[in-house]
Amino acid sequence: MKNLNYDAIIIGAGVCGIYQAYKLKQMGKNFLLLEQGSDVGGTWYWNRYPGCRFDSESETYGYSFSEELLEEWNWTEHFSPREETEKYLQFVVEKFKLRQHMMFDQRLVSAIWKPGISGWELTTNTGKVLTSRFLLTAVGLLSSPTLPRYEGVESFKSLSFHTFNAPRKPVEFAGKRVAVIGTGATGVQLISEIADKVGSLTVFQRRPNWCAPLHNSQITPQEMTDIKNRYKEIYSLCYKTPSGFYHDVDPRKTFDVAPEEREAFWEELYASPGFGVWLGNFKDMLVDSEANTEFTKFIAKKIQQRVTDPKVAEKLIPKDHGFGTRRVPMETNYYEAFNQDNVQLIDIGENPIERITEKGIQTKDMHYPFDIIIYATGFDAVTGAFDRISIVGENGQTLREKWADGPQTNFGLSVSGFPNMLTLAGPQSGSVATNFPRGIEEAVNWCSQMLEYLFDNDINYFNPQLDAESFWGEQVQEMSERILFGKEQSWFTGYNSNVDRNYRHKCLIYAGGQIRFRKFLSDEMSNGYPSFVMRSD
Ligand code: NA7
Repeated sequence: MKNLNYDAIIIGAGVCGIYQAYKLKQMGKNFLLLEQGSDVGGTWYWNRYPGCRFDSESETYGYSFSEELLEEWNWTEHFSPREETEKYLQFVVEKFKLRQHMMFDQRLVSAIWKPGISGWELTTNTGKVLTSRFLLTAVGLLSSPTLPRYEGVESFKSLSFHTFNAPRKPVEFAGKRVAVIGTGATGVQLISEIADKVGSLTVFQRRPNWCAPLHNSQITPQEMTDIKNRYKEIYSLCYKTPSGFYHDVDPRKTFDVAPEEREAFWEELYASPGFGVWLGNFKDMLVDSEANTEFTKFIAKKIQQRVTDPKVAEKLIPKDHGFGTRRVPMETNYYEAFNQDNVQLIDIGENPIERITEKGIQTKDMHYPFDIIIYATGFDAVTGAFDRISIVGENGQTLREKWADGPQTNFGLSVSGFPNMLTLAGPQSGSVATNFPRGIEEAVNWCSQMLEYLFDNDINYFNPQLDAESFWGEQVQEMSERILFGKEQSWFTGYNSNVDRNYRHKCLIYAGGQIRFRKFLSDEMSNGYPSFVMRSD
């Protein structure tokens, strides 16, 4: 490791980066983790908006690698809130003594491939310059928030923030006139949580989403003991489903089941906790338009039943896509919030926002004064965090230039022309299209095995082949075309109206499921990494 500061540098201290740090420590390597926040947690460090929690069953979200950790940690809710997940990640970092390998408040500004040292030279915003043989990115899928491009966003004089950058101190909502723009998974959680805590709430909705009840509840100490006894079974179940959740599709097809039986099954799913209603539905629901339409009608009825004003219900019912063909926001009394007198829904299709003013929001019809404006307007997803770093590969091309028309990768884990770099949770990966930690553990395990192979064989250069990238691009495309999801505009398919892109409809993830993805990875490893050029200089 002549002339290099580190064997490996990891970027990002979220779920993925922490696990990679654990693996490198186990391997006894000289490594560093750089994090732009002031502490660990990634998603769970940043998103301090009220109501933030995951939609994974808590016991399926924790790391599975340490029995001791599983034994020591107690989840208190079936779908853990942000605060608890952040504490969990801090606990992991302390337990495995990873903090000493981490540097905080360090945003990576550039990473430049240096052939002379067969490694990367990294520069951070504080001016630190570090070199490393390998660069391991764990920069997050949803870590580059985007504000809407309305005139006057900067001019609002009172409190306004994007949900990702919500203030660290709890916001005082009592008696305040609050606006929320955006009704994706984030907006839905936020709106449900604050509706009864604010003076008034005005929701600006562009396109509604199909939401379903989360049915969260406390985990009793007895339940936690039972979970601990069943961890093996729990992880083996998650291992066998394409999504890494408990939920797997029902083997029956929608129209093979009698209407009353179908309805009873759907009622049961709607009343059950978590993503079952989306991922545990009839096997054709997410691939066949007619089957999808049938279930979509069922969900529309639910919205009509839950919202008292039929005109409001109509506005909350999506007309442009079927259930589950975009990310399903999971909710707790979301629809009921619109029955409250202090909550108003503005359809900005009918009444567009013209600009943000010093005192509020000017729409076509009127000016709304506010004390707080919250932007739940989403992210420059998946590729955004990479675009913000100047990553310069071996022929002087930046990664941003290479991906100008959409990402090109080998398994979503490496990029041709960018040697010695592993994108642990990168675009086109199968690991990011699952219950996140389940996919992440697999990707990090695979990358760590490859790193071990490189270290053991004194290989100081690897680069994926261009034709391997073409092959993987075809796989990503094929899987995306198989499902209705791939045809809709959402962040998974590269859509964000607030970002200029050359590509508008490119699936940014491998949607073939973790079982197929795992097979590609294990074949690659057992065949001696045929899709890479490797050498010892
Ligand atoms: P999403 O799912 O991208 O949702 C963003 C929302 O903001 C969505 O309703 C957008 O409407 C709306 N939006 C975006 N820009 C504007 C403008 N300019 N004007 C009005 N409304 C706008 O992001 P989330 O943060 O909710 O969720 C991201 C993921 O985080 C989620 O899937 C979970 O996995 C966790 P649109 O639909 O574009 O019309």
